[in-house]
Amino acid sequence: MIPPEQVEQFNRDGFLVLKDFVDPNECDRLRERAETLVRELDPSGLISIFSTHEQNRTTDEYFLNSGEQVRFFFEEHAFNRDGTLKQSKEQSINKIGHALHDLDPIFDRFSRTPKIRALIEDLIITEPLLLQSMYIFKQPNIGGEVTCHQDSTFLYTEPNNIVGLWFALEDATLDNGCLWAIPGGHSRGLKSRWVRTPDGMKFKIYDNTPWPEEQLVALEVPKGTLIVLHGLLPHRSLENRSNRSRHAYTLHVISSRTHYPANNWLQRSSEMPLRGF
Ligand SMILES: O=C(O)CCC(=O)C(=O)O
Repeated sequence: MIPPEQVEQFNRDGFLVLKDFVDPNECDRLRERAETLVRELDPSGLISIFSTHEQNRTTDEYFLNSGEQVRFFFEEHAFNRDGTLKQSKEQSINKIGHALHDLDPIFDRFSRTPKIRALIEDLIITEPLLLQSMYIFKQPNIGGEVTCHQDSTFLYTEPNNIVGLWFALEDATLDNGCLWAIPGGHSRGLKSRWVRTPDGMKFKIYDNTPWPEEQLVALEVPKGTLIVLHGLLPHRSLENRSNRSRHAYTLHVISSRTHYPANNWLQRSSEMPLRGF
C-alpha cells in the first residue's frame, strides 16, 4: 500500500499524511450515515445521564462502558440543568464512539476495506485488531479544543504498539480546527497513562514536564486525507472558530500479539471480543 520510504518517514516523524486516501463519495457516505445516526437519536433518553445530581458518576459510566457500544457524546455545556439541550442535537453533538466499526454496517465495511488492511500490514502491525472508532464532528463555532496528548495514554499496550488512523471527511484547516503534531515527538516516551483504579479513573504520571508546544506543526489537509498517528505522538486540535464543520472518522488498531491491560478504560466483554480485518 505504501512504499518503504513512507514507512521510514512514519517511524521517523511519528505520523504520515496520505492525501486522496478516501474517495470523496465515500467521505460523503460516512458523513450521511453519522448524520442519520444523530437524526435517529432520541436525546431524552440521555437526560438521566447528563442531568442527575450524580452527573459525574453517570457520565463516567456512560463513557467507560462505551467500548462495545455506539454512544453519543455532547459538547461541554450542551445541556441545561434540567437535562434539555441548549441547541439542537445536531449542533450539540461532539462525537460518536467507540464501537461503530463493529456495530454499524456502514462503518464496519469502511473500516475493514482491503486498502486499510494493507496499510496496517505495511506498518508492521501483526495480527491486527480494531480497538476503537470515533466519529468526531468538531462543530462550527463551538467545536471544542482537544489538548495535546498521546493516544497511548488512553489506549496502552505492552509493548507499546498502537496506530491511530484519522480520516478527514471534510477539509481540515487552521480555521476549523485541524490536527497539530510534534514531528518526532513519539520518540520521547510515554508521559502518562489513564488507568482504572478502585477509586475511579486516575492519571499515572511518568513525566510531568510540559509539552514543547512551540514544536507543534499544523496538519492542514483536504477532504479524503488519512493521517496515520503513532500512539506516542503528541498531537492536539484547537477550537473550531469558523462557521464550517470539520468532520473526521478515527480508528485505532493494535496487535493481538501485545498485552492489553485490564486497567485500560476501554474493555470488551467476552460476548464481544475485538476483531481484525
Ligand atoms: O479530531 C480531533 O480534533 C482530535 C482527535 C484526537 O486527537 C484524538 O481523538 O486522539
